[in-house]
Amino acid sequence: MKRSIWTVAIVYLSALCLVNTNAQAHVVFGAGQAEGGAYHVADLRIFHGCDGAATVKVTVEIPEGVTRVRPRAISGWDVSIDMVKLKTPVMLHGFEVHETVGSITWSGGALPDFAYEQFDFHIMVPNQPGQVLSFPVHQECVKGRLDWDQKALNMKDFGEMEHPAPFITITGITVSDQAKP
Ligand SMILES: [Cu+2]
Repeated sequence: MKRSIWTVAIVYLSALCLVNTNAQAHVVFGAGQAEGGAYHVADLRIFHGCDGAATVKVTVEIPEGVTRVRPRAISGWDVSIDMVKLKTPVMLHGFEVHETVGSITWSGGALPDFAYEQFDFHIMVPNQPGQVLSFPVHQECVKGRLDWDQKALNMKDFGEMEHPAPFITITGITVSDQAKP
């Protein structure tokens, strides 16, 4: 029994090391799942710079169907949003809304290669359980840039791709929510 636990631990650690030495898959969401039709805080984490250089700008593309986007104002960084036209206008608080956030950009900061930062943004998740939301990320550094824009649909793809875009899998209503009175 004891031995099997160690085997699992060693396999797990080896997998982590493999990811580290490949210097890939290091732009990820802490929470890889979100409930459909509900608000969610997307916790995007940048774990390293560009080949040792500090990160100075981060742009996240918001996939179609994700609405009510509000980025967190992170201390030491400027934040801005770019709007895009909605294919189909939606009603919000009794008003017809024709555009939504297409991308978020944090700039003006300096994230050292050895440190990590969490670039949070608040979203409304579309009510499409089982669907995968892919968020391409463009990371600019003091020197160089990395474009995390390969669309992964599961962790296996994600681990095998060179520059996978971080993704969130939409779930149905959680058990705890169903249990609520
Ligand atoms: Cu990496």
